[in-house]
Amino acid sequence: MSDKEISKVIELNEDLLANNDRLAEKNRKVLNELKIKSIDFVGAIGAGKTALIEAIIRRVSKEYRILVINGDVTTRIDADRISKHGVTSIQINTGRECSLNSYHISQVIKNHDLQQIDILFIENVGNLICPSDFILGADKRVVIVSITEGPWVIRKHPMLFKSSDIAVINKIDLRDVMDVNIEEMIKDAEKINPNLKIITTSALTEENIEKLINELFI
Ligand SMILES: Nc1nc2c(ncn2[C@@H]2O[C@H](COP(=O)(O)OP(=O)(O)OP(=O)(O)O)[C@@H](O)[C@H]2O)c(=O)[nH]1
Ligand SMILES: [Mg+2]
Repeated sequence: MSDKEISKVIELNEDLLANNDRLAEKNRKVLNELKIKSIDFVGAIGAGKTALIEAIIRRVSKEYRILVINGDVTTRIDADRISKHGVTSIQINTGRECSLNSYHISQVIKNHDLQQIDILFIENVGNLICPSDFILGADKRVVIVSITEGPWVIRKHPMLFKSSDIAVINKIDLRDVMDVNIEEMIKDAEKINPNLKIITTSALTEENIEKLINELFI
């Protein structure tokens, strides 16, 4: 590839990200006008994003009207898991894309009656890298990893921790069978972003789910 071709690719990439940021701001504005609290869950494949959303829903779905957007490459497994709780869920299949982007969210905003919604949860595609480039326009971003991904998962993937508001270290019910120092993982996250709220959870036993809910809704 010539230097000219390389600089064209870089320009296109910058345009794509700038367009995403602009549309994310529009999404944010509409959601704020409608007084919808919106939370974007990003994180590793299988870290427990859907399981945590389910645990939250079990506690708050009587009080709030919730819509969940589930981003996934192919299946609608996660949306089906959510809808079993009597909550509306929209599955977005991204195909070859490894992250949701603000256009996906804008389409949901355009095509659904959001007057009936208090809270929007967005579950991004399981990936610790791609979503860092694509903000969606949500109020808060929560990054989720679990202790089964090993002790260095946070240190190795700093990007999403830099740009998130809350970090969740999940599956702490497995602490006795995993050779992982959770305190060290917390220190890694604090070092990357001193402003992060860090919460250790178990979606299985529901340990600290109340703490997480308090952080999400303030
Ligand atoms: N032991 C334990 N298992 C968990 C916990 N949270 C999730 N799991 C299990 O981990 C597996 C993956 O959980 P999911 O909720 O599907 O994870 P996810 O992050 O949504 O996965 P993707 O959407 O595929 O990226 C399932 O078998 C869950 O039951 C937890 O806190 N403790
Ligand atoms: Mg999931």
